[in-house]
Amino acid sequence: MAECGSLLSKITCPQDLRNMDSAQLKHLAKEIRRYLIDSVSETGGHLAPNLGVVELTLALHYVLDSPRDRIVWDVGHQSYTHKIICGRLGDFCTLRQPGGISGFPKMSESPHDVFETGHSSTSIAAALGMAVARDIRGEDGEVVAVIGDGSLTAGLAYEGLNNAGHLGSKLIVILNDNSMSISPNVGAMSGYLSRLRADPTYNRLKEDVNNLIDRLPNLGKSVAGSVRRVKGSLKYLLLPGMIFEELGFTYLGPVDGHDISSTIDALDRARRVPGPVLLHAITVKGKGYAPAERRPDKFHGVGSFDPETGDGKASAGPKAPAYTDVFGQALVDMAERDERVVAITAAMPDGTGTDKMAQRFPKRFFDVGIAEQGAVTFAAGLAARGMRPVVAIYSTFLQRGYDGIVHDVANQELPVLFAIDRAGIVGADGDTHQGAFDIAYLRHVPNMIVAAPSDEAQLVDLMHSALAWNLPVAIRYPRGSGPGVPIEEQPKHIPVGKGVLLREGDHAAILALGHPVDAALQAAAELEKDDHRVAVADARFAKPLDEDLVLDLAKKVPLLVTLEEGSVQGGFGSGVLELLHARLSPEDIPEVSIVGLPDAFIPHGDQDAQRAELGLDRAGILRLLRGLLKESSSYSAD
Ligand SMILES: Cc1ncc(C[n+]2csc(CCOP(=O)(O)OP(=O)(O)O)c2C)c(N)n1
Repeated sequence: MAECGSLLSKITCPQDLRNMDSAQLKHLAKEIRRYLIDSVSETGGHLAPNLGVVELTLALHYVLDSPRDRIVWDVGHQSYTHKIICGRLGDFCTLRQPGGISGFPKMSESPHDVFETGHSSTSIAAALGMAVARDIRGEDGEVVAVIGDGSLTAGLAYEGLNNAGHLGSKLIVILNDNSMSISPNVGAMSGYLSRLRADPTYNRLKEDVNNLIDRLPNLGKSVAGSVRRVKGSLKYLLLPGMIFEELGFTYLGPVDGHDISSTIDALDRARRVPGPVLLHAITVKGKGYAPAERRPDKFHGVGSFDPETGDGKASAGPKAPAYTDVFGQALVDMAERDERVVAITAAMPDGTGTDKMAQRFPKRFFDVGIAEQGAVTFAAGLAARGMRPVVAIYSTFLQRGYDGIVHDVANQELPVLFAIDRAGIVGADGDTHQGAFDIAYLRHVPNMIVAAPSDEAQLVDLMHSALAWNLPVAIRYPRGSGPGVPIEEQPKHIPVGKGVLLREGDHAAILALGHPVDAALQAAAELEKDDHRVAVADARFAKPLDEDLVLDLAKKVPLLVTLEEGSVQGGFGSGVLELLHARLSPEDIPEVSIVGLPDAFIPHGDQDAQRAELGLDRAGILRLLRGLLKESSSYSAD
C-alpha cells in the first residue's frame, strides 16, 4: 500500500491547510504528488489530470471554506487531491475498486462533493444553478466551477458561460488550461487559449489602465468614461475577441497553477470581483512525474503500473484484440475500399481506435473536441453531401447526441454509421460511464438500424455490410475483447435484420444480442449434459428484429430467454416481447424471461464480476435456465 508523507498524514479536513505557511503547502504538494503516483500505480485511475491540479486544489481549499463554499469539478476525474484533503486519505487505496471509493465526485462519500460528474462540461451550468439558488435563498458562500480546456470544447460549457454572463450572479470559473484534452486539445478555442497563454499583454495592460484611472485625482466622469472606452478599444487592438469579457465575465490571469502562492492571491482577487469571474490557470498535465509529462495522453487514465518506469503491468495470458482495435482496423480497411468513408471522434482518437484512421487518412479524420452533439450533426451534414461518416463514440457519451440522431440523421434517413464502443458494463469508471441505455434510446427511433456483434469477426462484417445498407446504423460493442475468433480477409455481407440460429433445441431457447451470445453457447453446451436441449440464436440486430427467427423459436419452445448487456427497460428483450404480443395470440406466447441491466445506476466494479452478478455470464445463464427448466410445468426432460 502506498505510504503518505508526514504533512499529508496530518490533514483531516481542508481547514487544516490554513495552519500551513507557503513552504509547508509546497512540501505538502510534493507529498501528495508522490502519494498519487504510488497509489494510482496500484489501483489504476486518472493519473495525469490529477498530477496537474495538486497545487490548484490546495490553493482552492486554502482560500475557500468547503463545503460552505462549493467546488464543482468538471468531469471529476481530477478530484483525487480534493478527495484526499477532504477526509478520504484512508480510503484512497480503494479507489475504483469494487466497494471502494469512486474515481469521480460522489455525494454519498463526502459533503465536500457537492455535484456528481463523470461526463464533461457540466460544471459551469451546474455551478451557476447553485449560485442562483444561493441568491434566491438569501444565502452566502462562493460557488466555483473547475473546468479543463478540453471540457471547454463542449457546447454545454458555452451555454453555461452565456447564461452566467447574462444572469450576472457571483460565480468563479477556474479554467484549468493544460492544452490537453485526453489527446492534445483541438479547435479554435484551444488556439485562442494558446495565444492567451503565450501573450498575456492585454491583461496586464487592462490592469495598468484600471490602476491609472483609480489613481488620477478628481477625474471627471466623462474623462474616466473616455479612458475606459479607449481601454475597451485597445483590447480589440491587442487581443481581438476577448471572449470571456465579452460574455460578461471578468477575466483574470493567466496564473501559474503550480505556484500555490500566486494561485492563492489570484483566487483572493477572484473572490473580490462582483459577478462572474473566470480565472485562467496554466497547468502541466502529468506535472512532476516524467513518464506522465512525456506522455500525458497515455497517463490520462491508466491501469496498474510500475511507478519507477511508468510501464504498465501486463495482465496474464495472451488476449484477443480489443473490439476498439478491431474496429479501428476495419475502419481503415473500409476507408481504403471506399473513399467516401470519413471518421469522426469526439476528443477520443485513441479510446475509440480512430487514431488509426488519423494516421492513414488524416484528411478524412475529424476530432471535433468533446462535442458529441456537434459530431452527430456534423456527420449528418457530411452524409447529406454524399460522404459516409463513421462516428465513433462511447455508448454513455452518445447520450449527448440523441437529438441529432433523431432530428438530423434518422429523420432524413442519412447513412451515418455510429460505432458505439463501451456498450454494456464498463467496470472501474462506474455509474456515469456504463453503456446501459443505447439500445433503449435508439430502438424507438424510426429508420435506425441497431446491431450488436457477438464476436470480432461479426463486428467487421457488420461494418462493411452497413455501408451497403445505406441507412442510419448503430453498431454497439463492449469494452475489452471478444471471444477471439479469426477475422477473415474478405468480410461477409450480413443482410439487415437477419439473426442466426447457432444451436438447435426444443426445451428452451436463448435469444442473445451481442456479447452474451458466447456465454449462452457455453451454457447451452453444459445444459446438454443434463439432457436439456436449449436452442441458441444470435439475434445480431435489436432493430429490426429478425421476426422469422423470433417467431419460429417462440413456436418451438415453451421457454424463451433473451440476453442483452443493456437496460431491460426499453431494450432488446422488450422488443422481442412487443413482437410476440403483436404477432401471436396470448396462448401461443412462450414464457419469456428477459435478462439485461436492471433499472438502476450500476456502480463501479470489476467488469467480469459485475456481469456475473447480473447473471450475464455462463454460470448465471446456466443457473437461470436450470431453475426455469425445473419450474417449467409444460416440459420435463426426456
Ligand atoms: C461528454 C464526455 N465526453 C467524453 C469524455 C471523456 N473524457 C474524459 S476527460 C476528457 C478530457 C478532458 O480534458 P480537460 O477538460 O482539458 O481535462 P484534463 O484531463 O486535461 O485535465 C475526456 C474527453 C467525458 N468524460 N465526457
